[in-house]
Amino acid sequence: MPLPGFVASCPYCYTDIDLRKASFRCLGRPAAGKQPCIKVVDSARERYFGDLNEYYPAFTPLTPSMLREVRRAECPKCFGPTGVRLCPQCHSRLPDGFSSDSPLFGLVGARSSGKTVMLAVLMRELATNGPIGRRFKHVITVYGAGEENGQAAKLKNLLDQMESTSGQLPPQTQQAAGEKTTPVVFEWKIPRDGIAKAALGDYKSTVFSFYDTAGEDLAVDERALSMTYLLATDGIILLLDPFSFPGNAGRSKALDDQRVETSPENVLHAITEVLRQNERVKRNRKIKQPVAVVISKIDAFWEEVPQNNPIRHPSSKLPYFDEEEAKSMHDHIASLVSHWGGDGLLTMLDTNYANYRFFGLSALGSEPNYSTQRIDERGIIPHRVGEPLLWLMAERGFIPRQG
Ligand SMILES: Nc1nc2c(ncn2[C@@H]2O[C@H](COP(=O)(O)OP(=O)(O)OP(=O)(O)O)[C@@H](O)[C@H]2O)c(=O)[nH]1
Ligand SMILES: [Mg+2]
Ligand SMILES: [Zn+2]
Ligand SMILES: [Zn+2]
Repeated sequence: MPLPGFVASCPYCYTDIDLRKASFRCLGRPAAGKQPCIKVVDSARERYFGDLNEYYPAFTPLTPSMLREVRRAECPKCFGPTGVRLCPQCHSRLPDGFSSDSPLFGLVGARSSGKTVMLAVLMRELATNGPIGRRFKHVITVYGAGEENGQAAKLKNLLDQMESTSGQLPPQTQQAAGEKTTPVVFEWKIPRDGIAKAALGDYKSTVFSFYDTAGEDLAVDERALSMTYLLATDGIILLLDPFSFPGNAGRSKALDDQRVETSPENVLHAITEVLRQNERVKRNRKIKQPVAVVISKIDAFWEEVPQNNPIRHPSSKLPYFDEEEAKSMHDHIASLVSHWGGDGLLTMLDTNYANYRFFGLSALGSEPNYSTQRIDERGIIPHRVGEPLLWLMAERGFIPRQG
């Protein structure tokens, strides 16, 4: 049995890794007098992600440490030193700040609920010099942005297209079975100072990752079962399309194939079934993972919400999570949900989840032209897009909260 404290889920393949037994990748810099290693296709990368790039060999040190994480190793072939840690399973490079308390977050929602747009915009918000980095004066980086077939690169492309003159919205995300992609992985660093810096290093850091699922995976119960990766998550962002509530039937201007047909209750039911498989959740207990229940596309409902309602207030610029504001937001969204005929959803959340919180956001900031799939010509003006993530981070004690 591995000791807790050394085990973490890989942010790419969700397998549990014992960090005392990490694998490494040779840097191709041999010790004096040794033959250099050569690059070859890595069968683990190929199997997991269809990645056919060539890499220097991966290896697992033969004598793992019992007491601490291994951070450096020597290539058994060329004796060159390396500090490039890999997941032993999928051979993805582990970020430096990756440790046993790095959280995995899941992003789920029915087809067309707005997941891809939100994730692409969130990436922009989290970027160095983006509003969230500035608000907290922290350094947030997207990991593996240079990898061609990684999720980060794909989202970056989609974002560029939305921001270009064509203003084109992303196409529907393909189902996981067809094409293998990696999740988008972020590393968030908080500078330390004083004694803590001397004792623990320059940064406190956490790594978190999001996987952009195809909404169809959720439509049928059986398919939702393929989302067992949710069991490994430390928090979930559940996106619900406001147009899919019974009270808003017929209001959507979206084209037929862009409409969310699964009701919020069915979506929640499918996810609850998956999470209930977790051995840690007894039948008669509530699910413990924090769940941010997020109403997307809130811009389309501005006229229903008075100007002074907190739903319309922009995110705070202060460097902490404002608990009082968040609670008031929760209550206001809950009453909107109830007004839209979502009382069943509220009951289902209360009976199954120990810790859930409502959010309302708009990734685009205004309604796109649904038939041409173009965003409004004023561009992307995100509204409260970072809040669900900030709540999950505050729940973990990573960022401060107040109020
Ligand atoms: N009004 C409004 N519409 C949005 C917003 N974000 C997304 N949409 C609309 O919702 C559609 C679907 O968004 P996506 O992000 O592709 O949805 P998805 O959940 O990734 O969908 P799948 O990949 O098919 O599961 C977009 O084409 C837009 O028409 C928003 O912030 N406001
Ligand atoms: Mg998508
Ligand atoms: Zn892995
Ligand atoms: Zn080597």
